[in-house]
Amino acid sequence: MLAQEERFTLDIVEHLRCSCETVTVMERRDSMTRYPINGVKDLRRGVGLFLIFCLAAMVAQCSRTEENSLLTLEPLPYAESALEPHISAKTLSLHYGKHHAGYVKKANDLIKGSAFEGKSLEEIIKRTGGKKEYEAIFNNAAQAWNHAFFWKCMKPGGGSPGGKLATKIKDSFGSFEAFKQEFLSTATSQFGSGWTWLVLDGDKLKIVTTSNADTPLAHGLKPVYTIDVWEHAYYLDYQNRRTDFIKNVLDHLANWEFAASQTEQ
Ligand code: MN3
Repeated sequence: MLAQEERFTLDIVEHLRCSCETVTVMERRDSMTRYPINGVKDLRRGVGLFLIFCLAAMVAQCSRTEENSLLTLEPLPYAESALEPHISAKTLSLHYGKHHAGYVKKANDLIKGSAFEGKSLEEIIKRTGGKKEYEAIFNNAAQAWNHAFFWKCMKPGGGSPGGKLATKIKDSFGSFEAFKQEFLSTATSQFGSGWTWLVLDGDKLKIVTTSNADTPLAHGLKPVYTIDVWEHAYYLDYQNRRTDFIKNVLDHLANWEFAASQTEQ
């Protein structure tokens, strides 16, 4: 015989079970009735969401492809006022924000839809250098590369080379002072617009100049350090005194850690 409490408990369990079954049957009937209507709605909603997803994926893919194929203007490695008083914020703002940015934009406009779209600046420079038909692309791509390199060749405070680069400079020019004198006189006497460079020619360091947009990259030389000697680089601050500009950049702004990193690549 079950105790009275146990029977009472069993009665409650049985009652709950029946209630649940009833509810389940009701729900099933209800859902069967509603199913055809909900099915169409759900299907429509599903297809709609799928199409939106596909469209979003296509747009994302297109913009990613376009982004990847564009040359970019790298940010300056320091604030526009960081090189004062040797290079003013006004000069740097114009030089970077107008000249450099202009070369990047023009290069992008020129390569859009061409075989050079999606290629790196270095590759574009190597493939267009010395070819008359690609002169405009070369000029803008080379100037975009030269400027990005030039910003990295400077830092507030400057310094002097150390380690292997210091030894290499001493071996090639006699001393760091002798190197600076040669670089200064080469940059000062360079005719017209262009760039003065310290380059690696094989294992040997050399000072060379390039005119206008030309760059050592197009001549199989490895750029190590450079100063832009176009008038736009110094005219607001120094007017025609190019020598003072070069001297100040060499003495107060040269980033020899960056130059050293270029000889180790
Ligand atoms: Mn420039």
